[in-house]
Amino acid sequence: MHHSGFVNIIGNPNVGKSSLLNELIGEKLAIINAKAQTTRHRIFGIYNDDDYQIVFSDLPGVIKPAYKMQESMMGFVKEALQDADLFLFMAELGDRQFKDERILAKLQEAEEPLYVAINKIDLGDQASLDAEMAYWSEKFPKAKKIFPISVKEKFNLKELFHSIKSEIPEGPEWFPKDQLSDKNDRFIVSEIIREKILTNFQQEIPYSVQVLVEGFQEEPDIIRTRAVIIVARDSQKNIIIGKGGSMIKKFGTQARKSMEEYYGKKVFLETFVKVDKDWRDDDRKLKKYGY
Ligand SMILES: Nc1nc2c(ncn2[C@@H]2O[C@H](COP(=O)(O)OP(=O)(O)O)[C@@H](O)[C@H]2O)c(=O)[nH]1
Ligand SMILES: [Mg+2]
Repeated sequence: MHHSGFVNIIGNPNVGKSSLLNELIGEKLAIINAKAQTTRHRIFGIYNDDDYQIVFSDLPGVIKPAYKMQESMMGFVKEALQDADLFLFMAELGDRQFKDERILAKLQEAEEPLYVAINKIDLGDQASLDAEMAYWSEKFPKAKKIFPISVKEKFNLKELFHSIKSEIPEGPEWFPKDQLSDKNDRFIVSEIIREKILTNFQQEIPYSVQVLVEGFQEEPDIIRTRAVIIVARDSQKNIIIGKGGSMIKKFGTQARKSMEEYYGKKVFLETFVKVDKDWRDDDRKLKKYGY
């Protein structure tokens, strides 16, 4: 008998949702960063074995939208409230605020089983963990299980995974068994580049950048790919490029190395920078960039 189902991971920005997804499926699929709002889309990470297919959804952290791109980000979260077989609410030690009462209410009343994972327990002691467990079990009286975890130290992840597995109903294969994600290579390349931009720049740059991959050709020994880095203003273009091209060269090389690791192959990466004024607030442009 085959089992399949959707496990949707919901929580505040920065609690470790993308880190957990990567651990659960054993691949670095979703980008991880200490900056909030790193994840902008819904990303499927698919776990496969002979008898199971579990589709984990990594999602943007729940926020109050301030511009159109963020509205679209919260649209992905709302969609994920509709199609879960299991909800995994994720919190981190010491972070109890939740920005959207309606999402909270929906989770509290959900028919589907709800698990709570409290992450980053490596950062606290037993007393703070006890207080946190008490808080969340009161907040989610219907929660079937609460797991203290540390993705960083890989603590309690196997137990969490086995428990999740036991909740997955009978069902067909939704995706081919060798498929790891619903996202294609162009998306993965653009996310790898965006990750390097997030780690190399401060302030508004991480929130103003979009990466559009225009070419991806896989040859026997090399992958050739071409990416346009889109910014919202001229001044941002200069920052991205850096003095004499130093910055774009630096993060471009880092991105290429990550891609070579991910694909196990040599990569030739070309990068360009383009200004697309105020793209984050323009419906037509957002659509073009996949929001
Ligand atoms: N100390 C600690 N840090 C963690 C743990 N899990 C994730 N992080 C860090 O928390 C930050 C946010 O992680 P990320 O997965 O991007 O969170 P997301 O926004 O919920 O997807 C990153 O800097 C991670 O390295 C953990 O168990 N312990
Ligand atoms: Mg994330």
